[in-house]
Amino acid sequence: MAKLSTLDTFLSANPGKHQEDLNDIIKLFRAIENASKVVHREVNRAGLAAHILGAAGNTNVQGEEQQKLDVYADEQFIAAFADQGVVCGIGSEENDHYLGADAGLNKDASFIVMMDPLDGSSNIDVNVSIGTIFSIYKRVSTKGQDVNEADFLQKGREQVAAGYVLYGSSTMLVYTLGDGTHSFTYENSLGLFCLGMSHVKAPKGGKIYSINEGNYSLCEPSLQKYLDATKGNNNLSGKPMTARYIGSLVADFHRNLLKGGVYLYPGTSSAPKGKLRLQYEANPLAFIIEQCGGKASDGVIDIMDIQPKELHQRTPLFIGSTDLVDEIHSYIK
Ligand code: P6P
Repeated sequence: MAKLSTLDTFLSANPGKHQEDLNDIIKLFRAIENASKVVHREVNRAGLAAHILGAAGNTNVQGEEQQKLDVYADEQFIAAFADQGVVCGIGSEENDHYLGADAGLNKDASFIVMMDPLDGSSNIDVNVSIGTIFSIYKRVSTKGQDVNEADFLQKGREQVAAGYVLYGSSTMLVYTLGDGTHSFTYENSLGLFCLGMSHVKAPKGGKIYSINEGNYSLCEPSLQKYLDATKGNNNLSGKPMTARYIGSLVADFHRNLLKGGVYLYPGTSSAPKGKLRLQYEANPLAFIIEQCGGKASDGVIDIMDIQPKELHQRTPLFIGSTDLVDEIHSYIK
């Protein structure tokens, strides 16, 4: 019987380049673990509530006002980070402005977090997998003072850690500290995330492509040519590719990571920068995929080389197996 490796023990044994900050890193991941467990419970209950209890006028069995799950998740992660005392700032999709000391964060702490607390939450009431995405940096502002904008405009290359939690048929935490990508599965009976796979590697190629084909007419002609090629033999796989699109970035990304594939959310004539956010969707997944031997670009440069100009800025995203991303570049560059 293989020995169970929990998140704490694995982090302690695999600090990567962060031995000196290991205590803080462990606390950061304890916050992520604690908040993920609460969100896991609510996500698994909300499906029930939406279909059965939600009909009782949008209140739950305790008569509590049902919160939108993404707001609920945002509050849980903010509280969990504040509780561990190792975060001085948080940028979140759910908050227009970044949070600092006023939100109960520790201005003497060294780390900032950017996150999408619950991505794809519109899928929850149809029982489709959704996810949390997080990105962790060292602060660049002076310790002891409140955070400032520069802390949240660092390039993805500066990330200390990144990862996601996938609330699917099982709840999984996948992260990197820059020394490989590792996945943990939540074991309900133990209340622990246990190691599933260490040093995950992405297949170089694959036959899966993930895009909202409804946007076809809005895409650049060069990308339309690529999309046409996916349906015939004139692509790397030499036969029609497989279209898989869940509408939850974390779920599409995770499947493509394990099976080989590419996810595309391009800029369009109506949204030139696309839909996805650079700082808490594209950059953390780009860190993960590069650690797995894959690639992530905006169609021109690597995602992690983009200089952010604002916290919520959007970016086109092409991410997955290296050969498949390169194939797209051969059309659009
Ligand atoms: P569309 C969910 O809203 C999300 O941010 C990602 O999780 C998902 O991949 C994408 O948007 C879906 O967008 O425009 O295809 O519905």
